[in-house]
Amino acid sequence: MTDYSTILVSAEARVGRITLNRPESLNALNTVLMEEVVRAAGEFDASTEIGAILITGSEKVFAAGADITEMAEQDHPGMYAADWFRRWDDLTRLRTPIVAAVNGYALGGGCELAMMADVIVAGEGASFGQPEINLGVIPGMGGSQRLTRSVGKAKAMDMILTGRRIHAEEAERIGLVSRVVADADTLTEATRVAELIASKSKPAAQMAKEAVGAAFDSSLHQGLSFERRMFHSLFSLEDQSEGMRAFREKREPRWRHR
Ligand code: CO8
Repeated sequence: MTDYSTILVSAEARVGRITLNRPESLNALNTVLMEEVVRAAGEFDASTEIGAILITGSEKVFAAGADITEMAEQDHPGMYAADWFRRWDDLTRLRTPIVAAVNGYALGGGCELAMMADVIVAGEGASFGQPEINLGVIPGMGGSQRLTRSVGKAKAMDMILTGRRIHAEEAERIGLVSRVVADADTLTEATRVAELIASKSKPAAQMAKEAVGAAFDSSLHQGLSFERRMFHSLFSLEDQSEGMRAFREKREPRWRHR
């Protein structure tokens, strides 16, 4: 088992779980944590035993943003040369669906990390925000792009220009999170969602993720064409005939491709 210093990693019932674990800094995202999350998620992505990845924090905080202590030491030439935080892009290239379970603060890079997930389950006490403006900077892990695509210009401008935090109820209303549950149920519900996704035909789930992802990256015409080609290609797998046969025979499907 790989040794990690900033995260906890476990796997059960086809779900690989990554728990952010830097309580002393409210799970601030430093470069070590970034490397560890991306490495652990990459290993889960490559495993035939895993059908979904769950990313979570603690009861108090999902993540309070990029590590300000680490960032404060940086200058422009160094950040540019290192292409600071580019590694997070690798997380978004994984094909295994990712579920985020968010309790407490998801701020700055924490909100942006949650938005890299495919499904966000939030506790009712969770709060989301892009407070970078209060530090004299702007979102840098995708906030200006993913938040705007999720919630539209009006809310994204409001959150990014003022730095105001929104609560889970508003986050669900504006389309930032998928589900809101009682704080005590967040991890259980997110695990249930991840296990349900992991129980599906793996190529179908992966292609579904890719097809929805294409909606963010292409024109409507290109996206529709991509989706149709994915749909056609699923007819080359036994899971398609099994899924449709099971429906007609009124029984649960037995997926072959995991
Ligand atoms: N980085 C480093 N340390 C942090 C961070 C952080 N983001 N957030 C909290 N901490 C530390 C505090 O400094 C404190 O440490 P210590 O005990 O040594 O003083 C400890 O965690 C506990 O924090 P607080 O005492 O502040 O806890 P509170 O419960 O009073 O407040 C808050 C909780 C409201 C979450 C508060 O900690 C806070 O406002 N944190 C900062 C939130 C923030 O501004 N986040 C945005 C950071 S910038 C960012 O994310 C940019 C991402 C893109 C980078 C892209 C690069 C290319």
